[in-house]
Amino acid sequence: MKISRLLILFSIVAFVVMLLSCTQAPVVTSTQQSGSNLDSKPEKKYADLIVGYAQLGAESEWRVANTVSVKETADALGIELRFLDAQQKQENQIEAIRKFIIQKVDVIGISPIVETGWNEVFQEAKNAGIPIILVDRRADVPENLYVSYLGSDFLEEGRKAAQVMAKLVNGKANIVELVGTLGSAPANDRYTGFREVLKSYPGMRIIDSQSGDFTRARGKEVMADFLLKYGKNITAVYAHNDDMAVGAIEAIEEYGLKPGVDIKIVSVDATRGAFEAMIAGKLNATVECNPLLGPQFFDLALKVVNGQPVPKWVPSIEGIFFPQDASAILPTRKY
Ligand code: GYE
Repeated sequence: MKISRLLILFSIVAFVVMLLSCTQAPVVTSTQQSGSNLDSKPEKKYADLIVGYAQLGAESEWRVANTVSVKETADALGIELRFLDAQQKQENQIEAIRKFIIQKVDVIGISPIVETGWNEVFQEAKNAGIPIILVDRRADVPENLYVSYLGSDFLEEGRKAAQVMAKLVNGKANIVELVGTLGSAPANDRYTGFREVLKSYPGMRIIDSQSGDFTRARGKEVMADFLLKYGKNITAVYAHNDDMAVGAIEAIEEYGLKPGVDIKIVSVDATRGAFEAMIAGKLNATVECNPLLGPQFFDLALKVVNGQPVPKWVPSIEGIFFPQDASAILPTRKY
């Protein structure tokens, strides 16, 4: 008796499900069918997108190029971009995300200034159904709070800088390090990657390490302090970006030493400023970090909005540049 009742119930449920799927079928149009979305939403195009972008600031040549890339690409693709510059403050980035949530943008892009402190606001975006794409810098959050990270392998950049430095100084140096913004993903990883490689070079010592906040002005100040403290004992500088290296170059010249000769310098980014410094013989190498992320970012944004799968990490491809090639390469550099 019980079994037959269950069977009847099952048949009714099956019938209702069948009926529902039949009544829905005619609503699907041909354009909708061609889309990747099986829940029958029409596929969006670039010109349909409204994208919020929480940029962290304008601290370096790299960042300026990154911003230009995002804005120019949005313009070219006809995307409505809501761009906010947080002026180096995490609270401004958090506020920007909250604004974008109220405005119901389709996607939010953000370069998190530091790694930690994002869980709450990312969760708010998720609750509002707005996907977050991390651009350039990672955030230390559970993977379900963002859809993709587009950016460089900063650990590898740190390793490359150390390998290049080891060759330049024949495995023997007293290094001072200009660290990027404290707590940021590139500063954390460039710090760690460099030290990983240094383990194999006991003759290379880091005698001091301070943050220059990724700016030329702070890089110069911190280098001037290092010189006052250690003077000619310093034989090498590792700068987490080119702007700080250029600042350090000025400080070294003002101190009366020759940058690139008396003190070897390796930095990261490969901006035009670095190429000019290499041509002048004042910088010994720069490890590339690509800021031109606009096209890849909007490609990801469109895929995400249309429900297409995207990788959790899209790494950029990067090289290392030296003074002997700098003049030939400089005209081809876009940042
Ligand atoms: O290296 C530095 C900038 O996050 C990779 O930020 C970026 C870094 C870049 O200020 O110049």
